[in-house]
Amino acid sequence: MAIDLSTTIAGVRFPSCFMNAAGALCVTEEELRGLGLSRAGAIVTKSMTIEPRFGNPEPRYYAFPGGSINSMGLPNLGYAAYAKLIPTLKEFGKPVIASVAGLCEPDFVKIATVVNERRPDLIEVNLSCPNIPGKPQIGYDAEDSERVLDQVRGVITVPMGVKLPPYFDPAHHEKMARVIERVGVEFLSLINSVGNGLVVDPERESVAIKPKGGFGGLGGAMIKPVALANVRAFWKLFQGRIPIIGVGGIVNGTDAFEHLLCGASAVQIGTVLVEEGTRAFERLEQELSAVLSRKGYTSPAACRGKLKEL
Ligand code: OXC
Repeated sequence: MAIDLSTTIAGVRFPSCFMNAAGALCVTEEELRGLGLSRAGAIVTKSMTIEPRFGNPEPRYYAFPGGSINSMGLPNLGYAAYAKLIPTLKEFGKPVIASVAGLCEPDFVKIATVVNERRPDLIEVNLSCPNIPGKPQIGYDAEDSERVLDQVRGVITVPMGVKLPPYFDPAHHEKMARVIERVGVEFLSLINSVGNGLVVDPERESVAIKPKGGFGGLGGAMIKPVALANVRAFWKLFQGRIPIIGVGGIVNGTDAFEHLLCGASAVQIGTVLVEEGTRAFERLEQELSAVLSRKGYTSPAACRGKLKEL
């Protein structure tokens, strides 16, 4: 059975439902071009700030069998460099998603205004980086989130999405859903890393990464249930009206299938992309196609949200 892995989000067609998560192999021009040349269904930029940033001190990324911990601290080229690159990146013939961060509210507006002029296909507003010392994750404050999103919505003309942190209580899903509805967010990327985890190396009696005393965002296989729960919760709250990009714990085709069942329209990969390189896209496509075909589904849309409850 022929499987078509293309998908549509906020009116934009993606040739494949797999893409990189902001942060994974997407900081430099070379990495972004690598995504363009790969089978990724989109090019997602690193979350950009006003000034170029080196990021946090190294070591700041550590992978282990269950996943990864990172505290990169938003190393990026600065928004002007990414804005300039967008037209070139679009020539690869797949959507370009500009990920916008900011160290304060006016930054988001300034970056979004300039980047929007270069016509990325979508803008993803990152409200959930856990790794900037002294800066709490905006996504955990509904009022702050609403203010930022409202202002960004007011200055851009392309579809706006938001990358949220994981929530662990239905009251928080509900509160943020009301914000998303009021502001008119057009897609959700769920979830950012599980912030402020701590990985310990018992042999060295040491933390695994240097910044913030070893605290950092967890990613990879271990966070899949948290990611699935957030995809499912928002899918149900919006009854499928707002497209969701599932992020978290996708290591193989079955993981991607689980995200689709929970309600995702597409998925992003982080840890597995860093560990395996862009050839991961081809493997994941093959594995997901095999699962869908075995189950009698012809596309990701055919199984979207179809998770059974007992
Ligand atoms: N999430 C982000 O949003 N940013 C990066 N890490 C992460 O887990 C970072 O740059 O620290």
